[in-house]
Amino acid sequence: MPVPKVPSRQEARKKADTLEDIRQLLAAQRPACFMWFSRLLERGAPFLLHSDLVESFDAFCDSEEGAGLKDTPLRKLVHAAQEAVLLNEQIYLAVRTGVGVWRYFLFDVGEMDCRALDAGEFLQATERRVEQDQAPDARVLELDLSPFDRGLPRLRDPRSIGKGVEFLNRHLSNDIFEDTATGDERLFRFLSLHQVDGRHLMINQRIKGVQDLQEALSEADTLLARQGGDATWDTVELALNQLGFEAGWGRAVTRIRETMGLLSDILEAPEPKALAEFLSRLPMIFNIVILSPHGYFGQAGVLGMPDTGGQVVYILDQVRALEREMKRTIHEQGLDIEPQLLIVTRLIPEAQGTTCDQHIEAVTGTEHTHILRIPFRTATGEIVPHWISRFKIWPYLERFAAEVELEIRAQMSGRVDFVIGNYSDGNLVATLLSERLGVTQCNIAHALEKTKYLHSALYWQDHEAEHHFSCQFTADLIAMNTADFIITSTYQEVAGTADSVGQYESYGCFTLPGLYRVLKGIDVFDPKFNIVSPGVNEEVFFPYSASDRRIADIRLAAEELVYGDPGEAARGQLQEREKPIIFTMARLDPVKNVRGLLEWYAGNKDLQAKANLLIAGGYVNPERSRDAAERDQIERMHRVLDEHDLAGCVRWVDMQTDKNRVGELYRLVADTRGVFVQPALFEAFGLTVLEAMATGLPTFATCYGGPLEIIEHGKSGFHIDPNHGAAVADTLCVFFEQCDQDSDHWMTLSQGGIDRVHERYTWSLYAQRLLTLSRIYGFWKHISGIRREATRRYLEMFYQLMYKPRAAEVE
Ligand code: UDP
Ligand code: LCN
Repeated sequence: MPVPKVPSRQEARKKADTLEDIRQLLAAQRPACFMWFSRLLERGAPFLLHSDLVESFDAFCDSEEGAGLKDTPLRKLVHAAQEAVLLNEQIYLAVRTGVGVWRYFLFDVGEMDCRALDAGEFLQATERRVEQDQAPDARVLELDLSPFDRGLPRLRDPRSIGKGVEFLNRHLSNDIFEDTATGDERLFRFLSLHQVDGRHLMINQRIKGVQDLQEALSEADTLLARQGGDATWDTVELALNQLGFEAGWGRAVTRIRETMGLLSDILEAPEPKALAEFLSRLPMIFNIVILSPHGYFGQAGVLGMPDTGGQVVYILDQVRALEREMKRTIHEQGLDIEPQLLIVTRLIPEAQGTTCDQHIEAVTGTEHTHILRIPFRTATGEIVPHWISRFKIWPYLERFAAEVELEIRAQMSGRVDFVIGNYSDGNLVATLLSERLGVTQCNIAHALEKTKYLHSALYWQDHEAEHHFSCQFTADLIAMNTADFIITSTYQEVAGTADSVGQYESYGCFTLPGLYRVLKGIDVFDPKFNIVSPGVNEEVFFPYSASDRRIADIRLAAEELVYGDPGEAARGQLQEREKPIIFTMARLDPVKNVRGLLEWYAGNKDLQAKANLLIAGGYVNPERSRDAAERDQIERMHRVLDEHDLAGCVRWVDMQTDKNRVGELYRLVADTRGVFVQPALFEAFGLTVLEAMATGLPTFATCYGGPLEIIEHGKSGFHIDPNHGAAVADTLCVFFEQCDQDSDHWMTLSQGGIDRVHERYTWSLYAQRLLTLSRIYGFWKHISGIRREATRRYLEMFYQLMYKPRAAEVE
């Protein structure tokens, strides 16, 4: 049985105060409390969500019987509650008292009492509600990573979440340099290991210890002071070699002195900032492997295909930025080594006209980056010829990882410095590989499926046939906990907002009834989280007003797409070209809710009078789609169009696979003084939102997920609530009216979006930060390796005993 965690004194006091306040209220307002609890129980629902609880409580408080509960501690508790379990005469509440902080309570309606629970008790009640026959005292497999946390630093302030590296540096440098001599010794050992192709970098064997190093640094400084700042490494190489130094300190003397100065300062009096700056200059990363197995990974003709969207765009832009930045820093540090980047994906023999059947493909716009494709194989070793949905790839990943390992060892001459996983499958492969290769692992989730679907964990069995969440969530837990660091595009991806649960936070404590229970799956206060937001390709997504950059042919092609004869690949023909356009573009995944936008538009005649609607996504002809969920959306959209008279004001075109034309499409809509709408029920980040903003198209995007953070409401766009479509349609009407009355209104929003992207979302900032993180976490991994080993071992067991058998069942 798990050892209960001892709460801190302050935590315990707060808990006791809340409980005491609630108990007093139960006594003072007994009839009112009883009545509200009874109303909840009478609903007969097994679970209630935050919105159900709040609506019911507030409505009750507005009634005569409930007036006494207004402004009481119960109101506070209910407003912070995320979920309720109703079991017999009992109401269990999971309450989020702050970002990442959870408490659990049980209201016994018969006894009219309340008591605090621990997470395990709450999950147990949840399981009993789903699995009615589970015995109350049944022992269930529990996953709990908290024992491995002991001694590891944790953030405290929610505002610091996502700024892990700064915290880690402060904390660990104090820790290792607590005894300066030991810290210096470890740093020295780390530097002495530094090699590339068997050649020492930074220091050679002449320097035998910390004292030698300090003396050599001092002598080097005297020597370098006599040189001009611009003199290059070759001019001083011989002299520095004799002192024990090798290349890697800098190309020019100024930089060499600065880097050596930083190290001298650290050895003299360690200071976290100097250590971070020094580590960020270390030439440690030359060969990077980026894993993205699912979907169609290619450079052309793949976007909009099933499981193929922003992740592909992200990675292709990412590698270009990383290669550029690696070349710059390697050069600046005085080395002439060429970086190598490999994007590893699956090879699909039946490639549907794409390049996904090619083993290796050079990435355009780069010199040293390739896509490497390895096929999936069946248990008996045959190559799987066709595309497989991301929900069903689990049985293939282990074998895939083993083949990838052999290939990348060959391609990169045995040296890999850094592995980046993408999405649940890529992150799991990154785990398997980084363990084998002993290198730093970074995870990028892109979109965690868990928060996309209501009760995806609780009712996992209902989802299993289609989604196999038992595999995916298990893989996620393993990969999140083995990663040396995780980068996210936004803060809310980690920790949500004051009112909503973060995507990673949702993995903290949950249950898959009948399978296992997670008491501590991930902690959002873990310093492994860092926010590093992506950017947009500025060559493609530039402002509509940059007329000289717009290519006439592409513009004509975009115009033809919007206004031309519909043919096979479009439906509808816009009649009034002078009207502004409302544009949306997305994969036709139900979560994207493109159909929702069409319905809102269909339901609002005023909006139809003011603006046309342009949709790009899926296939207008459902027979061309090979994805069941997509086909269903296509058919439903046709039904909406059949039922309403929209042929002259709605244009729906197939998904767009040419990115230059996509860039021009946004700009063409901006020319009409139109808008972009992103109506998703949930959007993990939302690259289309950035793209639209970058081209100067005022953007209205879902308030659920990344866009909440990308857009500052009213300044660089607007948030919309996809659950209130009629209100969204009204908001759009009001916007167009305002634009009619004030010609600057559209321009202000347009410029606001452009400015926001330039300030916050650029690939060069991204690459600098990611490479810095890889060096710093690489260093800390080396220094504190032993502590992670225990976690690895625990998770390996979970992988073998839970993940593998589940994956083997996927068909
Ligand atoms: N996209 C495209 N053609 C389409 C649909 C989407 O080129 O028909 C591109 C879009 O420009 C963006 C990406 O696919 O770059 C979608 O990324 P986003 O993050 O918005 O959503 P995801 O598909 O990753 O969920
Ligand atoms: C996946 C998603 O669903 C999007 O929200 C992201 O923008 C994209 O990946 C890139 O990270």
